[in-house]
Amino acid sequence: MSSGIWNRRGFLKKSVLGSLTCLVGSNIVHAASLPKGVLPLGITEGQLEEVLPGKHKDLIVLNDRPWNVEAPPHLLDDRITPADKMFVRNNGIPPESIDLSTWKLTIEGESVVDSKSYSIAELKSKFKHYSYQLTLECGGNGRAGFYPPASGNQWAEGAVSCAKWTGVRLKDILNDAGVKEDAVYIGYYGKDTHISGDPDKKPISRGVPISKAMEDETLIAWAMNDEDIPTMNGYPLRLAVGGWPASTSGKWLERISIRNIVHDGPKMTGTSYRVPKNPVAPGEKVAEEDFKIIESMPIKSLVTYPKTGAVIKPSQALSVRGHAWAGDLSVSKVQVSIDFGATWQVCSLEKPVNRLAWQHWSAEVNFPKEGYYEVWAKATDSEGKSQPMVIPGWNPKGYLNNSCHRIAIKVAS
Ligand SMILES: Nc1nc2c(c(=O)[nH]1)N[C@H]1C(S)=C(S)[C@@H](COP(=O)(O)O)O[C@H]1N2
Ligand SMILES: [Mo]
Repeated sequence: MSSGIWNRRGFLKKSVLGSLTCLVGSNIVHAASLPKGVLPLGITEGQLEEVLPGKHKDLIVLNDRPWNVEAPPHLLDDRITPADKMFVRNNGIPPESIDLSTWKLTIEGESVVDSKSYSIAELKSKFKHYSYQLTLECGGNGRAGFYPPASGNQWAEGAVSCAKWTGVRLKDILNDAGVKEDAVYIGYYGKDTHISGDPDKKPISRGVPISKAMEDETLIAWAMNDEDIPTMNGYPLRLAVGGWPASTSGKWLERISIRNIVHDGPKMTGTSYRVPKNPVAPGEKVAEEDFKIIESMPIKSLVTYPKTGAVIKPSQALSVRGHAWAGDLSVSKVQVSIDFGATWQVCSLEKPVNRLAWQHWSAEVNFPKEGYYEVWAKATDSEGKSQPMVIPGWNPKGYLNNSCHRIAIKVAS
């Protein structure tokens, strides 16, 4: 199995060139020598499935090398996020060739009792299988809302998913290898390669404290929605850690290190996936020692129906719906407002199918007269914290924007 659109030498694969030529309707002159990352302009817009097989044509491309692709909120309307609508956040280049029969997962590190390797067949045959729907949201989802702007992919709302993951519990594998008393963290390593091409560099290697690693719902998964994991989302094996920044859910998983220190792999240190310990003014410089690692994600919600910009008839009640999630916590309330937060209507809210899965909410909304409206959704978590209506705590890398999602509605006869 091969993935990605670039060949080993860094040029577009022949198969991809073929589809690009079809799309453009003419030969691309010198296409074979297009430099890395360069796609003829306009190609990816609405035509994504040609270059990212299995992904929906209306996903939004933020970057094509590495691929960073998000869903517009209305595409996230499904209760279980389907493969084609799941965002892709790659930090490096996915593995080119994947051989299921030789793929191994190795457990090692300072705090392992017995370093061990497992084939996928062994994982499947030796350990009990579990399935959970898990909310995976990129720590940088919503970054586009910050001002002054934060560098990095300008995610709007759609770097979040809640698919059904199937595999073994990470804790069962860790216990099988043996966890020493002094273990504090785990760190993952995937088979993707660094964007520079340097084989000694890893694009990302993050992790979670042992306590999160040992939770029932933390999985080493080989299936998503009862099928193989999509190539871009980590085939053939990935960590699935619900409720925490999705960067902790290592894709193309090959190795887990049980650490006796806080894991210090690429993107664990410095300012990556870290926020200031204390609130800072927008634009303020923050010393590196004043950052802390993001753990459980904050309360958030999306309006997934209708699509923003919908036009309805005057006397027509509007059904609105979406999902809400709260990191390690659950959601206790969702409200909507059609008057910019002046008054709020309580929505009906379902329980999650399991811990760490998003919850569905819905409401019937009536508009008093014709005109332009916004529907705002605001969720509250089980500890009483709600989403802010404006952009929350500015931070240098633009993480954790959980402000209310808004859609526009026009009432016209
Ligand atoms: N090996 C590996 N794992 C990874 C990444 C990566 O680039 N390489 N990206 C991380 C980040 S930052 C996020 S938000 C999620 C995205 O998961 P998805 O692409 O399946 O939606 O995967 C995480 N796991
Ligand atoms: Mo991320």
